[in-house]
Amino acid sequence: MADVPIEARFPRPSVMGVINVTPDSFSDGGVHLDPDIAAGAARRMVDEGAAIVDVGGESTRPGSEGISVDEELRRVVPVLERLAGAVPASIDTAKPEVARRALALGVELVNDVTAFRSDPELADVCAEHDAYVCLMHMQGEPRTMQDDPRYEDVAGEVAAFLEERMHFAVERGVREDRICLDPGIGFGKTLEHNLELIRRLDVLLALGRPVLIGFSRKSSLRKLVGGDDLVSASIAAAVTAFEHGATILRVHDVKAHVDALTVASSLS
Ligand code: HH2
Repeated sequence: MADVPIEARFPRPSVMGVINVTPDSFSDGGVHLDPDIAAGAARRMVDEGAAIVDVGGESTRPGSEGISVDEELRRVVPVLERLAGAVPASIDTAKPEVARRALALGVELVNDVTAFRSDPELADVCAEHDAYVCLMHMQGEPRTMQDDPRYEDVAGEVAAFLEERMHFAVERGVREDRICLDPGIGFGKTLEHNLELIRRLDVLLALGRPVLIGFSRKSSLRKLVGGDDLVSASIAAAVTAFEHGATILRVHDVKAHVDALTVASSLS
């Protein structure tokens, strides 16, 4: 992998397109289960201006149960084989075996929503491959995380958690200049917590790492605007997050976000 710090590889703003190879993701479940369709959608996202596509085989929507390593490999490997070398990709996984296979197929970034808590060995795999890493905050676990999330000071607590996870990653050999941090919008958070995290993004930015935000199509947006078409709401959240300092925006509707962020960054 090229020896480039994550800030240089992903200039602000960069768009990460979402490819969920799952039957049950909350907004695009079932759409990309066929590997040819998934790979075609990923190529299109890059043509539309995505810097990278995030391939995931396990849904983390509220209430979801986990899947086995074999099932996760069965879903993501055929897609990554079709992208290898041609489309910049990240893998959304908490499993070392899945990350190892994905990195062997040319994946650049490991996106772990458990921030190396689910399986600490994932940190070693990332260190060995000198991979880029996204460490995300989650309160609780997907099955129960939306039951009654509580914080005294959501921005401070999320930043303290991510600082600790970053130290853990560095102790295990991951270079700090490979790491980006994510407050985990919707992962054990109410609407008000999610809004506060974007308003107070400065608290997270003080850790000195690029920040990734995934607000796209999340249920908090539906609480604000109602209905099923959340594209405009997602763009507003992404542009605001960018203006508050976010670097990477994880989105489903790539072209609309790339256009909006191009204009927003020209104006800033
Ligand atoms: N959100 C989801 C999944 N992975 N990774 C990061 N770093 N940040 C996020 O906000 C994030 C993430 C959930 O969204 P989605 O992939 O659309 O759904 P599902 O988990 O149901 O597959």
